[in-house]
Amino acid sequence: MYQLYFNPPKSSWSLRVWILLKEMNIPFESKIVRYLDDINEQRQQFKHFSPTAKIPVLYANGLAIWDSLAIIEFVAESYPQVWEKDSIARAWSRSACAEMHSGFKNLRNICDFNPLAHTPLANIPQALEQELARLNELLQQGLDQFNGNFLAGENFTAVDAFFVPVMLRIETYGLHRYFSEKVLAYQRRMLMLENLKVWLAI
Ligand SMILES: N[C@@H](CCC(=O)N[C@@H](CS)C(=O)NCC(=O)O)C(=O)O
Repeated sequence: MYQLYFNPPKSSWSLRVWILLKEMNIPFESKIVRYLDDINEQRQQFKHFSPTAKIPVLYANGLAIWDSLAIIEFVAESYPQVWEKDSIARAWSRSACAEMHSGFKNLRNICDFNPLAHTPLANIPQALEQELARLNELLQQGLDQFNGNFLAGENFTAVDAFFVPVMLRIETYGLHRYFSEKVLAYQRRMLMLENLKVWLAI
């Protein structure tokens, strides 16, 4: 069975992998690890199970797989339902995940992931505004093009998992005005996921 190292509810990268495994009913053993005030001490401890001293890390047959995107691709080899079946939807999903993985830096830096806090932003810098506009465009495109309740169609897949932390940020930082009605309806559906409620309560 897989083993997943993660830190709920604080670690947004862990949340992506965790919620995907949960929504797909893929069995795994939970290895909860906690951040320490002393980052050097934390990195020393995390280094025992993570090559980068970061989380998430998935173990399969004693082998560490690190980085959320690599973990998801590895799991997809055994559970193809991780990605949508249609090849265009799959390619779109991979592009969207890659964009999230390497982009939206202002959103990540300015809106630190703190899913239990409610701290609406008074000032939104232009660089963040531009990212929010792009995010709305991306989410709207998935919902329009694949015409389902989820980003790539009728099923929850990896691309939804990748954007769950952003759905929480919209809520906690009060960013609703940057998104269309359709995207906000999707955001509400994601926030209603039972597994997300579990994550917030671990
Ligand atoms: N690109 C990595 C990012 C992993 C990452 O930055 N994880 C954060 C937690 S959300 C972490 O472990 N930070 C600890 C550190 O920077 O030492 C991924 O996708 O998994």
